[in-house]
Amino acid sequence: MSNRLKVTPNDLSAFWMPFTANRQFKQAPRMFVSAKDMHYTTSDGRKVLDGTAGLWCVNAGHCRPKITEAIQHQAAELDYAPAFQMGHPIVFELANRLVDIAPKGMDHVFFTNSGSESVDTALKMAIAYHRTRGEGSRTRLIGRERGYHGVNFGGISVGGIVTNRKMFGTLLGGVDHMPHTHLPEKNAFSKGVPEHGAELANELERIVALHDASTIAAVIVEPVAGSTGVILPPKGYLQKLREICTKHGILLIFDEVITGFGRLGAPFAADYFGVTPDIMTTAKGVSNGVIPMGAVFVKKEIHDAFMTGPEHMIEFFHGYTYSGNPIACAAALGTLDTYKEEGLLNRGEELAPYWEDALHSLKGEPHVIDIRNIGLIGAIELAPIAGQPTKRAFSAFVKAFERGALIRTTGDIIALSPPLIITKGQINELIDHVRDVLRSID
Ligand code: PXG
Ligand code: PLP
Repeated sequence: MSNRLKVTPNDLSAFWMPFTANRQFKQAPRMFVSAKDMHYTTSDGRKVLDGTAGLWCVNAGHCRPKITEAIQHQAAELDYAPAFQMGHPIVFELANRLVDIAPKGMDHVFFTNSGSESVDTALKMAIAYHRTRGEGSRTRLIGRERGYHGVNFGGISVGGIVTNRKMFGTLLGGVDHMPHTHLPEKNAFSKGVPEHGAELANELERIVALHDASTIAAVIVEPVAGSTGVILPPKGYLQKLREICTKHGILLIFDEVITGFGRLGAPFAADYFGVTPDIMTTAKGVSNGVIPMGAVFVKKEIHDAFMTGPEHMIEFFHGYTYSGNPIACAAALGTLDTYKEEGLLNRGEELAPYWEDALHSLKGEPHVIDIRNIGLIGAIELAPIAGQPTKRAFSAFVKAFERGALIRTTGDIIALSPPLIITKGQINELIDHVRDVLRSID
């Protein structure tokens, strides 16, 4: 064990931690100092089973050699190249490799550094696309209640999480929201996609009737909502959204930041559900979470609509200093190699039935009011403690960490999304940890 493992910084005040209860954390810090495959190691030398793939991103597991080596090699070869008006070979190679595994027709890729940036990129593309075609009146964006699309202004505007919105002023104008599809009274303890609720897609027709299609640029949804506690699309719901968008000339954006790269047992949720969007936002699993990277996939017609005007002119006034950063590209190529060699983009399909049975074995345990699953995603919804929402699930999170399992909680929901390399034995271990925790908390 290296010396590092025993050292915890003794002044924690300078770092303002993201999406964290800072004061509580700093009184009792939880620190990881290393990781390998399915496990983290804590600063006090304990192994913790990763039930969440980091933050839904480490799909191939931790410190995988192909990815580590690719980064090391690239860092010594070409560390950075300007992203604007200059190129370097592996960003083109990566775009081609991504298009090869993308749903048919999604032929072009725009690089970003995160899911939030992918979302804002996609929203800007949608509005600009209509304008380039002479439909400049199409500027409205439609999101959904309980949607999470990152934390930038575009993303929180179309997002539907009140805590992420209410502190930040008036946000983007011209945004409307469809209702969410969480219907526990009808669908509790459904296995896989629920039966009831496809008609909620018709709310989009109501919104179109209110504003007129000629004012609407795009609809953005997560095919499966992750952050707000794993909300599944009812059977037929996404197909209906697709039909309504097509009928009215509205672009459909799938935010696949969580569902992309094998999480559902297919490369993308678009493949899983057999519904192809016009634009697809990704991040996280594209580089196994190892180096920040995001990728926005677009249909050929959208890309081609921009490729007009004088050839010396920039076609899309958008991009980031680190779009297609060489080391991020190397990490992504190492990631895609690892996914391919180990069949990880489809591995969830064969494991999903086992995962489903293991999760639903928690029915009847204390506090459990619903269980949801799809691919290698699971959610266990707990009854909140009266007057103290989120407290019960947070206790479960801390207890699980102490026992040796990393779980994630949002509200009073436990969300699980292990690396796609998890074994059946490790699924049992994870679920047993959750069972013991549920029996031990108030
Ligand atoms: N869209 C979706 C659908 C996401 O899930 C983002 C955009 C933003 O990505 P970045 O890379 O900017 O964070 C996300 C991110 C959780 C959790 O525990 C979920 C996310 C991030 C962190 C934690 O549910 N999703
Ligand atoms: N702010 C300033 C002052 C900048 O110069 C830049 C980029 O040049 C940015 C923000 C945007 O940074 P990034 O391209 O990393 O998103």
